[in-house]
Amino acid sequence: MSAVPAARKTRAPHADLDVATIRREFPVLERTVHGKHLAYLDNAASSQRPRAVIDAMSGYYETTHANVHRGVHTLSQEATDSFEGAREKVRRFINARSMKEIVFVRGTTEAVNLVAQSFGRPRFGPGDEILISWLEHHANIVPWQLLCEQTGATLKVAPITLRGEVDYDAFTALLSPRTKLVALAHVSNALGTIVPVRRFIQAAKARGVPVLLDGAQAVPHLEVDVQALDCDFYAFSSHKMCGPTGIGVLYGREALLREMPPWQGGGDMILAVAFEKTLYNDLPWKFEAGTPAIAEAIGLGAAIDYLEALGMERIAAAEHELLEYATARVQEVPGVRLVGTAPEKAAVVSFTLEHVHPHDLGTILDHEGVAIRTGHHCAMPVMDFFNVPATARASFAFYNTRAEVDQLVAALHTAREMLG
Ligand code: 7TS
Repeated sequence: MSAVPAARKTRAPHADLDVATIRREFPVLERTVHGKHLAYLDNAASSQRPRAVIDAMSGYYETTHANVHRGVHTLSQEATDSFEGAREKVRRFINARSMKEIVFVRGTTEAVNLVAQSFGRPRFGPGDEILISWLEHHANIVPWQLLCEQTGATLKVAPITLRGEVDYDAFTALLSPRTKLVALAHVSNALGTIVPVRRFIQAAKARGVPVLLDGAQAVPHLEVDVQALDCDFYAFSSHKMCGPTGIGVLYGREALLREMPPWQGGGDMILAVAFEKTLYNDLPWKFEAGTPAIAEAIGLGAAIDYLEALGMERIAAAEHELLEYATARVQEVPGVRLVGTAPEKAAVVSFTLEHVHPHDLGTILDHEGVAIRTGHHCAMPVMDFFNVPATARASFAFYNTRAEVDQLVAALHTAREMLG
C-alpha cells in the first residue's frame, strides 16, 4: 500500500507493463486533439476506461438489464447477481471483512456526506471537534463544515509543511478528548502527497478516535487494504480507477454502520413499511435507497478485474517511474516551480510557470494535444498555503508514456515562448 520500494525505482521503463498493448485497450487514447496525439495527463480528475469496462456495461444492457433485488424473473435475478457480484469484487479489492461493509454511493463526495450526516449528525454537538488536514479536497472539507453548522461542532485543521506533507506533530497536538472524528486524504489530489496514514490512524486510535480516509486518489494507484490500515471509513470513486462515473464506494466498519441510521429513505432500504413504523433493511442496503447504478457497479467490477490483472504493485511501479521522469523533465523548463515536493508521492506533478497564468497555459497545452488540469483542483486551502491562485497539474496513469511527458515539456516551452 505504501510507497514504491526503492529497488523498483531502478527497473526498466514502465516496470514490466506492456504499455503499447495496454494503450490499445483504451479506445479514447487513439484519438487526436487539434490534430495532435492526445497526451491525456488529467487522470487525477478522471481516468479513461478500457474496452473491458465499456463492454461489461454495454453487454449488461444488451442481455440482462432489469431492476435488482425486486423480481423473481430471470433478468432481475441475473442483474442482482451481477450487481452483488461487483460488490464482492470491491470487498476483495480493498480487503474488507464482509460485503455488508461495502456501500455503493455516487462517489467519494457522497460517501463523505453520508458519514457526516449519518455518523456525525446524531452524535456530535457543541464542543466536539472534527480534525482534518490542510491538504483536503473540498469534498473532505465542506461536508464537515455543514455538519458543524448543524451540530455546533468545530472543524480543526492540521497544517502542512512546505513540501506538502501533513505535519504529524501538529496533527497529534490537535488530537484531544474533544476530537470525535479524524478525516484525512490518503493521497492529495492537488499535490500528489502520499500521506503516511498508518501513523496518523494509530495516533487517533490510541485516543479512541474513529478515522475516515478519503481514498479517491489512492485506490487507483496503490494497493489498499482497509483491515491493514485499520481505518473506520474509506471513501473512493470509480471514475478515477478506470470505472464509470456515477458510482463509488463507502467502506465502513460493520459495527459502526450498524449503529448509524439510514441517510436517505425509499425503496430497497427497507424490510417492511407501515405508517406506524418502518423496518430498515440489513447492511449494506440500509444505505442504498432507490434503484442503484446497476450498470455502473458492473462496470466498476470490470475495472477492478482489469486493474487486478495488471497488478496494483506493477501499476504503482510504472506510475512512479513516470513521476520521476516527469518531475525531472518539467524542471528543465525555465520558470517552472514545483508545488508539492513530498518524498512519497503519487504520479502528480503540480507546478506554476513564471509569467504564465495556469489557465492560459492549459489552453496552449490543449492546442498541443496535452490535457492537464489547471485551477485550484477543488483544494483552495492548498493554493492559499502556497500563495498561488492556481497550479497546472499533470497527473499520470499506467497507460501514459515517456513520449507524452516529452510532449508536455515541448508544449511548456512553446507556452513560455508565446507568453513568458
Ligand atoms: N477527494 C479527492 C482526494 C479527490 O481527488 C476528489 C476528486 C474527490 C474527493 C471527489 O471525488 P468525486 O468523484 O466525488 O468528485 N478530485 C478531482 C480532481 O482532482 N480534479 O477533478 C476532480
